[in-house]
Amino acid sequence: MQPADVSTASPPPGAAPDWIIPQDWSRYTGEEHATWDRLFERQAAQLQTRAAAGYLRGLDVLRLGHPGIPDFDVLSERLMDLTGWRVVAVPGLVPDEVFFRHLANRTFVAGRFIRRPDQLDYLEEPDVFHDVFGHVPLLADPVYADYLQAYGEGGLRSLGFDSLDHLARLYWYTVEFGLIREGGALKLFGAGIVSSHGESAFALDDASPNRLGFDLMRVMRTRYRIDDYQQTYFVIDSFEDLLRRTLETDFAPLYGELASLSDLAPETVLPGDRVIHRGTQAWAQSRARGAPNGG
Ligand code: HBI
Ligand code: FE
Repeated sequence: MQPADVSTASPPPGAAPDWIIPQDWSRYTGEEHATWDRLFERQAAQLQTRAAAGYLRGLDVLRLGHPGIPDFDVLSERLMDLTGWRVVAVPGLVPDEVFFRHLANRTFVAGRFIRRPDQLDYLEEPDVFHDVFGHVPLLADPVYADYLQAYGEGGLRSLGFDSLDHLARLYWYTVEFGLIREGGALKLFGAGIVSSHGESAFALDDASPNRLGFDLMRVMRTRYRIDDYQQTYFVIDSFEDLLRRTLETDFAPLYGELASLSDLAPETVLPGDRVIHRGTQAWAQSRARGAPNGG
């Protein structure tokens, strides 16, 4: 997510012009490593039957398992051998242009702090668990690795087009909250889902959200929730298909078309949608009535 006031900021003191900071791995405390381990064990167990095969392969080949918060230099060496990506630390959200440029150069920017023990299930800013456990495993998959680079290149090209909101929705509904069909079953691959204990169950099992076949224009018109579980998840057929159908496309004409189309509310189901599951929206409705936990 990108608050507007970050978009033109310059890097804070101690950060390089490209916003990179040292991870300072040796400064993590025992308690911080223990927080990673708790989160890792809970999620790795939950995801065995739920996450996309490529994600689980990445967890394994990158040896992201415990003990402790990964050292980005060690992780980058493994990743570099597999797909040419590396992981670096940044002080939080970085401006869009900086973010896109790093992705276009196969550099994944990650938060280095870890959530406090009383925040295991919810936090606003991406921490090292979300960024590394959530995002990095799929960077070991060659096709996904190309997709994220292409997204960065598309982002750089979009800067002249006033269509960042549209492009951000593509990121949101794929990289952060995407589902994939594998062998007839739905699996998780979005980093925002796989790094969340609650949403890893909700996104696959709950009757509340819509699950719709992925369509590029449709996704780019659809607003999203930043404060709760998604009301709609989009399902891709494969990473090859996603790469081909999206970022090998020239976005410039799409942006023109999108400018004349209205945005869609997060819960919308259109007549032309490929409906895999039509959500009851019970969760969102009960939250709107003020129930604390879906009531
Ligand atoms: N910065 N550190 C960080 N992480 C992000 O995910 C991120 C960002 N800056 C901008 C940004 N995301 C958005 O541009 C995209 O999600 C569209
Ligand atoms: Fe993320």
